[in-house]
Amino acid sequence: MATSAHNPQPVGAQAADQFDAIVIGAGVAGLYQLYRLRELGLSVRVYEAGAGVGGTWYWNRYPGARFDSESYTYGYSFSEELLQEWDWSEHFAGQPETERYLNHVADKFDLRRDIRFSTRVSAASYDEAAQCWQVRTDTGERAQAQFLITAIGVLSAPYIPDFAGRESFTGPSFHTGQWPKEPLDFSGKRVGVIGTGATAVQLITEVAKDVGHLTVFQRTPNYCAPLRNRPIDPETQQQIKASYPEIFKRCRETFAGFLHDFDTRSALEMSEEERLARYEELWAQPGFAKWFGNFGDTMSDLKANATMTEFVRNKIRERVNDPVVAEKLVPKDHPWGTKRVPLESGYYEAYNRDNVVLVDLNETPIARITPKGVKTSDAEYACDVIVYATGFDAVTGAFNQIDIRGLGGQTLKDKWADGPRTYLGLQTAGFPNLFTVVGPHNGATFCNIPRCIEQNVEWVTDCLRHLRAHEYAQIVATPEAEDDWTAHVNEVAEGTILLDTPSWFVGANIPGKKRAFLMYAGGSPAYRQKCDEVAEQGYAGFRLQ
Ligand code: N01
Repeated sequence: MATSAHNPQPVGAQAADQFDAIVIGAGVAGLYQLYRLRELGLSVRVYEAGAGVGGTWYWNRYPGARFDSESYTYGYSFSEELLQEWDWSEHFAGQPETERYLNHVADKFDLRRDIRFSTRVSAASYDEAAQCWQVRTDTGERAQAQFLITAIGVLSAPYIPDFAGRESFTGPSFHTGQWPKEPLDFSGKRVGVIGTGATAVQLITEVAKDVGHLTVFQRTPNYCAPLRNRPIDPETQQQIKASYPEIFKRCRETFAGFLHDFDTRSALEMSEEERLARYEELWAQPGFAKWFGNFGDTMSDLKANATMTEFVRNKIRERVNDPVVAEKLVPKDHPWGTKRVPLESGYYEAYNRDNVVLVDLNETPIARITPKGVKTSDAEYACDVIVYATGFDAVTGAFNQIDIRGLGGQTLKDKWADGPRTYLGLQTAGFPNLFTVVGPHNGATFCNIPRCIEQNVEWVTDCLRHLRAHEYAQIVATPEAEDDWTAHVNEVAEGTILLDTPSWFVGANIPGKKRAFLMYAGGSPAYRQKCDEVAEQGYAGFRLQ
């Protein structure tokens, strides 16, 4: 077996383990991909950096972490037995329950035997002569496979800003996405939380109840909306189990794979009274009804959007006792819905507590982290614990952590330096036999993720079945197909109001990251249809050899 010039085999090194396919990641996507490839009769190795399964739900074990998707729309749909035996306890389940569920799936389908845990893939290069991928891990393992499938998540590369003095802090500090497994006791402690995104909103609400004192360092407030979670009673449990076919059918038909879907009416076509009544109805509903069940033009027309934006601003003001604090919590810099809407269960009321203080970093930016806490331009805030709820190098960040090299030794990092270029968000030209499940530009990025993960995994599995049946050794996206898809992704994004807001959707949260739309905003039905058409046409836009 020839080895790539970029990946020389050290003298005396052990021979690489050989598989038909290597999957990176044992989260929701990786587990299902393993299940399907095994069914196809392929030998598979999954590498997983965590010590257990779950991906996002393994790492993000911070207090308050829970679904924003209705639980029964989040589980796998492929096994009727699994659907019927699993009881979700709440409409929006907490992280421990979801992690238990994914462990249950791994056990039920005996998935663990093909997963190498606590092993991070550090490099993968395509061996042109042998037409296979050579993979190396941080534990020194080497493996090769015809197909390489990344299932590395959209929000899996934690980002901590480069605050001066960060290492000098003498207490414990954590990023929310690298939360320790051992339970932490915050009672009586002075906790500082930096960030107010969807993660911080869940965490702050939860820890405010226990801590001695909580200081929240906020740069940009968000439009948070009520989750309206509640337990699932036995009767509802039965109804849910009896209606899974309808639930999944509905999720297949809606824009973002949720039960909620955009209203085709315009926010501007009704009287103010009617519109407000509708907003109140949506506000009273659980989950993302307020975002994805809203008038469609709230996401495409700034004038329509402004009506909802003002509605939500007033909702925030109503809930915070101190009008000065309330005004700091009201976003003014971006329109409603152009950043991921955090769902909450008492977030704003946390600021009515005596033990919670909000520090507005626009007025007094963080100067440095000190041994004792966080120093802003006007004061030092003593902390026993600092929590970095500062987000992720989204979508492409996890790819950049692996040295991925395709034809001619080209690195994926270089290729995507000015923003990702993909075909269907599933392949990129010059990287044969590499499939990027939930990769950039993929319909699954703007979706109730397991619903679209299933579509991705099934599409990849069918593709490999086709290659095997026709004895093709290699599939690669053509540069033309990649150009067209990338242009389409950008064109669709330009038809929305998402591009002007500095969010992780466009890479704006990471200093120095090239601003580019990282997702696919055409909706999951359109995405699925395109993927199906490509497959029906014998994988049009790909070169099969
Ligand atoms: O990350 P974020 P997140 N100085 O990037 C602040 C998903 N999710 O982990 O906005 C000071 O949204 C930053 O401030 P600003 C969901 O898709 C899902 O909260 O850049 N502050 C912001 O407040 C979500 O969108 C679920 O001004 C700094 C925060 O850190 C995604 O994860 C639950 C800073 C980062 O917010 C990411 O959410 C939770 C600096 N230098 C999350 N740099 C569920 O579905 C950054 N910040 C259950």
